[in-house]
Amino acid sequence: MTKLLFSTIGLLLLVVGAAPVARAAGAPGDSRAASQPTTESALELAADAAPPEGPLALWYRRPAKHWVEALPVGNGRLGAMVFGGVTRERLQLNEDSLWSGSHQEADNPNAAAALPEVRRLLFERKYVEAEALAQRSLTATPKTGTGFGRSAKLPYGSYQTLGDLWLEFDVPPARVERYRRELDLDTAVARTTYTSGDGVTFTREVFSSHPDQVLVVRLTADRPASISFNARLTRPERSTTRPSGAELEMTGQLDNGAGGGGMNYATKLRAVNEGGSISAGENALRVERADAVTLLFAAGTDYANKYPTFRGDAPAPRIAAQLDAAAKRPHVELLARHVADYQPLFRPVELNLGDAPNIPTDERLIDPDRAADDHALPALLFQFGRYLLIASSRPGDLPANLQGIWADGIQVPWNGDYHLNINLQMNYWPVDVANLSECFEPLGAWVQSLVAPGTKTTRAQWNASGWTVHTVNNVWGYTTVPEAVSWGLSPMNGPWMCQHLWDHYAYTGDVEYLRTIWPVLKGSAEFALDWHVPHPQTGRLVSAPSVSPENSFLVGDRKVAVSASPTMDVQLARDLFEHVVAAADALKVEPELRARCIAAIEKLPPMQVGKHGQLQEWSEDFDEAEPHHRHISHLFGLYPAGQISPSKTPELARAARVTLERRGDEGTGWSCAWKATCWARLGDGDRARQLLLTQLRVATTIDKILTHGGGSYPNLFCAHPPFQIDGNFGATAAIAEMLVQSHDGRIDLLPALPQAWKAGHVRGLRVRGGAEVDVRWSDRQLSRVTLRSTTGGKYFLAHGESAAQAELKAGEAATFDGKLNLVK
Ligand code: FUC
Repeated sequence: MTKLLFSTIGLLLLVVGAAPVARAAGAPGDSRAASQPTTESALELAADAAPPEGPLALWYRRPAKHWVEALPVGNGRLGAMVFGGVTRERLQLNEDSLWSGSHQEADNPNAAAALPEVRRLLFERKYVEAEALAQRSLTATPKTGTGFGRSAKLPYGSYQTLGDLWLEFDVPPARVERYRRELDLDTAVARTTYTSGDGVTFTREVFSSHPDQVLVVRLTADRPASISFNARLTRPERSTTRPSGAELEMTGQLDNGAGGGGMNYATKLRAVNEGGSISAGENALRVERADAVTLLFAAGTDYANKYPTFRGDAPAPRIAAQLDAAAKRPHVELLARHVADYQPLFRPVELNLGDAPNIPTDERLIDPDRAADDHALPALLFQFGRYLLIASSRPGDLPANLQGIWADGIQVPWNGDYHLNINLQMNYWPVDVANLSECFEPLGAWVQSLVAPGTKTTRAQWNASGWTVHTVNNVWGYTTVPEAVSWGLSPMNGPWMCQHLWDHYAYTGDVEYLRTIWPVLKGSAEFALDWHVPHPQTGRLVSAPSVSPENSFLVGDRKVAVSASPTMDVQLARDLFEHVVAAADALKVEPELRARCIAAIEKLPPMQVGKHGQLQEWSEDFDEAEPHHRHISHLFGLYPAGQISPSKTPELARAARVTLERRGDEGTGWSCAWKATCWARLGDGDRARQLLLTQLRVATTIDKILTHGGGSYPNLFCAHPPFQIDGNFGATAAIAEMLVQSHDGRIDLLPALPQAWKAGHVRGLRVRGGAEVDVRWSDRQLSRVTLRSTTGGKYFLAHGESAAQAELKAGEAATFDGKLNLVK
């Protein structure tokens, strides 16, 4: 059983570690103190800090010990995890393009020739043999694949830490009071503040500025000449550090995985002091007796953001220019520019589900033994997801990877890559509904960048036209089938990515944007039309070979993953073809392709109900090797695709419910989030909330990071485990789906409101068809709805028995009461 992490409620004094308290010699700024610092673990912390103002903060009464307690800041590209140490501050740094590895040709030259035989075996229901041949002939090798998730030293590469910025303070305050560290989601500033034993209050503020492209650390104290520290930049490997004047530079070149040098990176730190002095020491900057200090940190790589021309300009001159420009602005101006950039993205959406208790965030995480009545906690998780998306996905940058942009180490879990069999997609589920359409751009550009390598792969592997991508993808244009078919095959992931392109249009109604994505949709349709072949027995168009990520079925006592047209592929094909038809209509283009898509839709196999009453996962009613498998791929048709719903397809909706019951509520972080969205689609708010509570279950014990069972870490990062950010974004999408849904040309208000969320309001959710919606309720009754059209159009609103229609011009709004009568 798990115990609440640091269950310190009521304890007034915390001794952070077991070591005896070292009383430090020397006053603040006394350089003697530097030679015998109090260690962080010997610090006495009074747990007496007041909560921060406002509900939108994560806050704590002790520094982070583990990485998953530290607080993330980011500007889409440049990220830091802020630990908030008193004697020693650690900022673990990331830059979103920093990858080892390099481009490689990994397509299997035997694949296209073996494909007809694999298909023949599948059509003869020789699944074991088909899978064996597919594994032998269709995949990359472990060396040209992902190294089973560990390829930091292989060509596939790994996303990596940029290093650490350490601030080692002279002042060894054996005892500190009013210690608080927080992440203010309203301003995107991480703040650490405390009062040392001799009565000086120190404050440290950290933010990652998008307009100025620098990380800013501001140190202040309420007594002059109190700030003395050494600043260092380190990296576990491949780095050289050079101090000069008030600057510290760290540069290096990563492993290209093929015996040579890969990506180059450069970083630079500059200290700007008010009072006191700055000097360059050995591998460090020395700040002495300053009144206040602003540290500016810039970093970049020579990755040019475009496959395959990965060698961009040298990063050092670029970041030097960024640093020079930022240093011309006083700190207040940098902060003002940061907040002015961030708040227009963050503030349009408000969610209130109840008051937050005045206790630190880690203490709010759910103890499985305690009932959860802190409804403000899911609301905080919702907003934290929005915060993370703004911080990890800004135009011009790479999309949020498995950990967003925050990852420590040289080999990060699953290479910190782009997994396309749920993970990258889930990262972007909330993007439009949670009113962050601006943050979509990195994903859209990314999918565009997959077309070139994906066309090559599609031709080489499948002898088909168009483009596609399989389960994994890195920054080097990797689109082929990796080393294992069981989890790596998924040929319909190109079409899955196209769902996101289309959905962004469905929300924004931006026809110019639709025009830009048309070639991508078209290429995906060309692939899907080529890829689907008539099944010799049924005549239906099937996707073969393929897998239902990442489950297997039983053939006798053998587990097999490869089959023809798993249900998910049928749904993906329908989703793509329907969107291509709609796009061709909107743009008045390509009638012939449109007609081929319509004809193909009619020949797709139907979704089927199996012997347990479940939605069948494969074309045959196989027994699942893992009935509780974390993936619920065949529920793609329920969420995110709106193909199944209780009103439109009641029988399939009942079958989806049975599938969810049979899978159970346990699972990895993202699995809980996906199930929550599905229960929301089925109108069961209580069950959706239950899954959110599972996700908010603390994933850490007093001394251990748990390694199984989804949950949340003290910093609210989602635990797969380990940390994976998809669950954070999935939870945000799930909460939105509980409150407002927009499928099939209608807007459903409070479609899955849990009993426990008695009163509340949400402002600014976006709906397909181009509008923003505000909803207010009390005593579980809808009381007020406002619809603001962004594109102009006709809207159909529904809630229980009530319905309303509105025709609005762009920019117009309409307000309704709880029965959906027009108020104004
Ligand atoms: C998929 C999932 C795993 C994990 C990995 C990164 O392969 O099946 O659970 O999330 O991606």
